[in-house]
Amino acid sequence: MAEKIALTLSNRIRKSPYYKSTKRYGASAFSIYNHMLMPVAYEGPVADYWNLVNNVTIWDVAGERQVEISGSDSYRFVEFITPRDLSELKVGQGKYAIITDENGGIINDPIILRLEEKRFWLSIADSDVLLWTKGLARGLGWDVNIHEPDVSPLAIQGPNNLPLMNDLFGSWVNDIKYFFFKETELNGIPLIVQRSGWSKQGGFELYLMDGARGDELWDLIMQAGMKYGIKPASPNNIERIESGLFSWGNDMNIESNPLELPFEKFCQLDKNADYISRDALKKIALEGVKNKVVGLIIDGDSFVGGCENPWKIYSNNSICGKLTSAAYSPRLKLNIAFATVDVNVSSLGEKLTVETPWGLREATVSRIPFI
Ligand code: THG
Repeated sequence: MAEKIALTLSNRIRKSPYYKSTKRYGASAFSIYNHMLMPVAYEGPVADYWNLVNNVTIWDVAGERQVEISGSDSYRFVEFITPRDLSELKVGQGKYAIITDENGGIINDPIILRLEEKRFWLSIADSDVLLWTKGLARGLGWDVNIHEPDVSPLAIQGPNNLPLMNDLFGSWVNDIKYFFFKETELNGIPLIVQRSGWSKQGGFELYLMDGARGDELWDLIMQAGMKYGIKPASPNNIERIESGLFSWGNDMNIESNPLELPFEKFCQLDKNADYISRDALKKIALEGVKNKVVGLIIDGDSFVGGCENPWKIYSNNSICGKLTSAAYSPRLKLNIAFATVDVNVSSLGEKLTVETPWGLREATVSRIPFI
């Protein structure tokens, strides 16, 4: 388990609309995400993991803030910030997209939701996309309006998500396709329901559109979920590593570019629309990347995980990269990790040495996802 420290709260550290509920339901650790407290454990990382993998869980992911982009140039603008081709993105659909700067550096990796022809939400990871996009729009002089609306996602994740979702909303939710969404309400609480979520256990995300009604929404779901044994949980480090979900700020950042990650599906370098990183990414593609993000299986005793600072990785006694996320997988009974390594030592089966807090360990480059 990663080290815990006390945190002094103030206005600057934002509270989610579900904050009171998460404390009442036993949140035992918080992190900060987009300047907002986000619970990261209840019973503990391993117990929370089994609740997610075996049953159904409710997550406060209000820290996944929305950046709303509207105006006559809004479609042109969202195309401009990502190498992903958004020309087929329908109203009512979301797509995962990598936001890049002029060097191809990764600014963020949001889901982009198309609410109307000319109105989008970027459902962001932990970096200041509001400031980046506002600055960029101002520099371009385009007709776009950018702000953070009062919208706070809550996730329902786990294999038993559907009976609960049917009880709450009706069977129409069964027809929502992966990453598509519908606007609806629950007891008059305005929501968007999307089939998505940061796990591979299946589920939905409810985007609450009235921050005053967070605890009410939480209680409605908890009451309906009781008969299914719903548990509070959160984005789970073990499950997301097993599943090959990368974390901005941990596994990628502005120093990385999307060609270093297994993001082929999300990069159409020759897309029709103009985008800011086209020249940079085409140059990198032509010359070849220097680094690759790979999976590692690490020998030796199990560890609970956490990775507060990158762990050094060696090949033939010289540093060849850094380990950025690690966990013990209870299903695989293996220590698994993501690492950024020199492209020359990134092939499957490559043997490397990792400097862990418990000493040097042998590791093998492995495929992602692990499960
Ligand atoms: N949901 C919402 N907002 C978010 C996240 C989320 N904002 C922050 C963070 N998560 C954004 N990052 C991701 C990363 C991966 C995925 C979603 C958001 C994801 N990826 C799948 C994959 O890689 O296999 C599917 C991608 C695809 O095929 O399009 O789900 O979780 N609201």
